[in-house]
Amino acid sequence: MTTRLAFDLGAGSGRAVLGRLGGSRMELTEVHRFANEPVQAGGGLYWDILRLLHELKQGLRLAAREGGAPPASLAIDSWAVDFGLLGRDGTLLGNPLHYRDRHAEGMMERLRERYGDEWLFRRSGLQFLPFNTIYQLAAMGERRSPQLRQAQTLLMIPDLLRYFLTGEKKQEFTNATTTGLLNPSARQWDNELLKAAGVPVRLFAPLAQPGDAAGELTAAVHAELGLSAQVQVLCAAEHDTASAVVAVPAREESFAYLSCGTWSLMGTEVPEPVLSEQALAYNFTNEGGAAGTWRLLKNIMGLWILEELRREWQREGHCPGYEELLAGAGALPAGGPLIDPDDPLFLPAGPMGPRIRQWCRESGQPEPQGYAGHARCILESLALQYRYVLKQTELVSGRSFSGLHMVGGGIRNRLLCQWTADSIGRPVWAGPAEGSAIGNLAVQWISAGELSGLSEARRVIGDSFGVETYEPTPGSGERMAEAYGRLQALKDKRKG
Ligand code: LRH
Repeated sequence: MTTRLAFDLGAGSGRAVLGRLGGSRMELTEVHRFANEPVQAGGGLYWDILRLLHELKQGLRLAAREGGAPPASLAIDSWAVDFGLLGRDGTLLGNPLHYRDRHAEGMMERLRERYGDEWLFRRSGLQFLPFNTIYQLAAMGERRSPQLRQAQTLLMIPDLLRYFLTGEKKQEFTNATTTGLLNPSARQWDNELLKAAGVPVRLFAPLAQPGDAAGELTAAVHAELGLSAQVQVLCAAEHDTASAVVAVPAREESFAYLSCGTWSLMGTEVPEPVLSEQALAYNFTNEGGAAGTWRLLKNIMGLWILEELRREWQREGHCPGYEELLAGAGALPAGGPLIDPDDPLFLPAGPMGPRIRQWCRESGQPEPQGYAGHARCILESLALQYRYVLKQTELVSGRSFSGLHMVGGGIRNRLLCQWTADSIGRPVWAGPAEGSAIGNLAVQWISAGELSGLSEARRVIGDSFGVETYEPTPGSGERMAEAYGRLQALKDKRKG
């Protein structure tokens, strides 16, 4: 039985999860959980990267204590698109900016105007999201950022934390595919895209793959933590969504998934990128997966809207508990106001209540009332958006799906799982909740030859953690069809 350690960093919290694999069973122990709170400073919104490094070290120390010895290996996964820049001497030149910061505002529009959607999509395979790395870097270039001028190396968040632990600079493939600077057909950085965005080529190096060895802890880290043995550091599928997809316990060859957390990422695993006109029209993305796979998917705003709203209520002094909130939302009558969760209005950080009410007012609906009314509005709208994107996933991939696999912390929201099944009119198979951490560990075991590949990993994950099935509620079809039609009409009116 080997123990391995996954660090899984989400936009709101991080965890260190110790995994044990014995025979065909995985067991998890969460040895450390910590907040990941961005910091507002001098008009910018930043990740507190050194605090995160500190928490990783705490996690490793606790893992060694829990396991009786240091884990055989560790790997890190995190949210995508954000990065740190290193100078010639290897020092970090500045705190990484948060993708919800506004520093790149307008940049995506300018590049789309200059190069055209078709050219950008065919070269990068990436959906148009205003915070993609390419736009962040182009914006830095435009404002003549001294940091960018000095930079020698770009490291994505997990690359950067791994570098602090090992001293080795390696850029990992799955996260690199979220930058908008990589050509999915060539599976390499794309010089034309770099040129178009005015990004220096010197920042990029050949890519490391999920499962690749990435060095050992530096002598300094090793001594600081007082570990009794060395720990091998590996690359996971370092984009958290790529790790989550590894953990989808699907037995079927082609399946639809929803990685449900701060973001909702819905799509299907494909052997090659899909760069069709339809994929472009629906704004789908092609992100790299483990074991040579591709993730054809779409970002949906996700539970972020509710999380941010709850933070606002907490600041105001009262926020109902999660269970109470969901019970209240579930008890309200159908036919309430709806929002388009993917409206850019909901992307930036800050008070959500006023924006939700604004959307409802502007679309001619009554405003949601009370805590439960707001929660219902968000969750029902999300479930309806899942129906919309699932249909697009089928059209873009040319596949049809008999149900939907949901993984990630969002599946703890049982109301959302049930409404999703009602909305799509098909079963939802929910589990595991710790998708990214489990996928991270699975890649480590595959790399060590202790699991033979993705299929075996998925079988073991299904057997070890179980899956809960949500069938559509009898009679919910009509209610959902009405709400779906109503929301589509509201969206069309707003766009038109
Ligand atoms: C989810 C996620 C998603 C990205 C976003 C920035 O955590 O990695 O896949 O688009 O964060």
